[in-house]
Amino acid sequence: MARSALLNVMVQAAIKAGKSLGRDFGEVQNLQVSVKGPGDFVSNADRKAEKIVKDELMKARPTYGFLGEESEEIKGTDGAHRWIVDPLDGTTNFLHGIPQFAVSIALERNNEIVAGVVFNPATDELYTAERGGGAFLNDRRLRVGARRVLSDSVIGCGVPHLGRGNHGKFLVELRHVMGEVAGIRRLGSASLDLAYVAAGRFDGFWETGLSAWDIAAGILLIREAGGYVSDWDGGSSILETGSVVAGNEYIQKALLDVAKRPVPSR
Ligand code: 2AM
Ligand code: CA
Ligand code: CA
Ligand code: CA
Repeated sequence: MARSALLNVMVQAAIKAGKSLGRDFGEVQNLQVSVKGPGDFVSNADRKAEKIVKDELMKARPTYGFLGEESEEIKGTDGAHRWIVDPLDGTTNFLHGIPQFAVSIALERNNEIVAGVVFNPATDELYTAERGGGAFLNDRRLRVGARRVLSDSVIGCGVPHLGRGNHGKFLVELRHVMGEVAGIRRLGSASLDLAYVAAGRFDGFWETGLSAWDIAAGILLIREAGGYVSDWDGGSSILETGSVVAGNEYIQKALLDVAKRPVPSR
């Protein structure tokens, strides 16, 4: 697997930030935690990791734009390129000592995602993809799962947070999907959830109310692993709407069909 120079820059940034997160993960009780919104926590570990990623990426490509969860967006002088970064995806897990969190880095060129990295430092799992070059977990080429029906499938989801997404709608979707699948999982890191779809660990996934940095890298991982990703309406406005439905061609379509079922009135 030959990585481009740009992907190498992204991998090095993710690993460096991951080392910082790994150190802080061992001492979560010493972190300063503040609340950004209902259920949305941020710590100095998030901010340190973002600074590391930002410094590495901006050093390598000073003209690119930078969108990160924990800092003001930088509009680059190069209008075509933008980094999209979540320095710590799964902060709630991290702060609870649960080893399910990741650094997520994507590169957008002319509004298309062309490279993505998702790194879980707690498990040393590094997911990478470049457009047209396939998706990998460490050195292993990835392929989405082959199951064709929901009744055989394990489906991941995210529960919309207070004030984002629509709880009532989610509970209806959950009831519909739960009645049809082999199992439901809610692991708490959207970037890893999407990486799990790319790796065939999850047969499908859906969540709403997300931000571009949660999903940009994972979308490319899935497409490069032969999978399908859309927004909840089946369209391509995933980053803009923050809603995502993913799987192989059969499971992604089956999830969209479930979503279209009418909400029962009570
Ligand atoms: P975070 O840990 O970077 O905040 C879990 O369902 C996913 O939702 C995670 O990717 C998490 O990213 C994100 N998330 C957590 N709290 C959130 C909130 N209050 N609003 C929107 N997204 C949130
Ligand atoms: Ca957050
Ligand atoms: Ca996130
Ligand atoms: Ca985050």
